[in-house]
Amino acid sequence: MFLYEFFSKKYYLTGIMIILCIIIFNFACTIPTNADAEISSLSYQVLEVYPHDVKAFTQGLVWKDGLLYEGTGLYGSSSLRKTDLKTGKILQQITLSDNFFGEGITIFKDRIYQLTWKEQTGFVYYLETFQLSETFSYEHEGWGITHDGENLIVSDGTPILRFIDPVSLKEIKQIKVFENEKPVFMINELEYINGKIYANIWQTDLIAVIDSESGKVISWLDLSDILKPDDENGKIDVLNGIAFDPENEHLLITGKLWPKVFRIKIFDNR
Ligand SMILES: [Ca+2]
Repeated sequence: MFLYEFFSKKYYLTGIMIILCIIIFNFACTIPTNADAEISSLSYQVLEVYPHDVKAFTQGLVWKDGLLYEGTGLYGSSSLRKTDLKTGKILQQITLSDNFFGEGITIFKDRIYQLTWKEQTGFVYYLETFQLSETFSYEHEGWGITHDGENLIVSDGTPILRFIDPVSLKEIKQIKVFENEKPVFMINELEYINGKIYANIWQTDLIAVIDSESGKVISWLDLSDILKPDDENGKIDVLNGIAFDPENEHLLITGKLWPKVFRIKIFDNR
């Protein structure tokens, strides 16, 4: 009887010890995970300001080899253009037919891809000449587009980002964008930068920084004070347009009908 009680007590204590160890181990493991899950707020510094065509309803923005490429929207005034950043001068331009509402653009290898909003039609142009190479179709709205060096990445205003093969133009996979397990809607103009997708959120002055593997929002950049009261001309629309200058890791930022393009440097204060 004494022996039975001894072992019962012994195993009881052992059980308690094991449970305590599991709790302590799990607690120790969850601390860094929770820290990783924190969403940071980025800060920024304006380095330079350039002129922007106040008639350009910016839907796509890309920096390539010292030149700014822009896709503009609205029925009747949609275009694809190449501009000199410092002067804002248009160096090359084509206009879309009046029945197309131009959306995002991206440059992959020697081609420019341009989406349209509700026309379910994408255009592929030769980078040098802007001549049409081919068209493609899709069964969703077209909003923003970028690429990760392998696939095109397309937004359609929902929390879904679609990865599309640039040659076959077929959808490869999707990721869902979320913040603390809640889906993030209105994902608009895009820029893929070092494993992250920077995305304008339509109708806000916010840029979400999204992990391109998981779809998780890892940072926010609030640009609500980048335009000053003097910039207001009564027509300015929303922030939309992110381009990346890899030479110095600066962002070029503008918006629909904005008078300025901003070169900014961002800081993660995490
Ligand atoms: Ca872009």
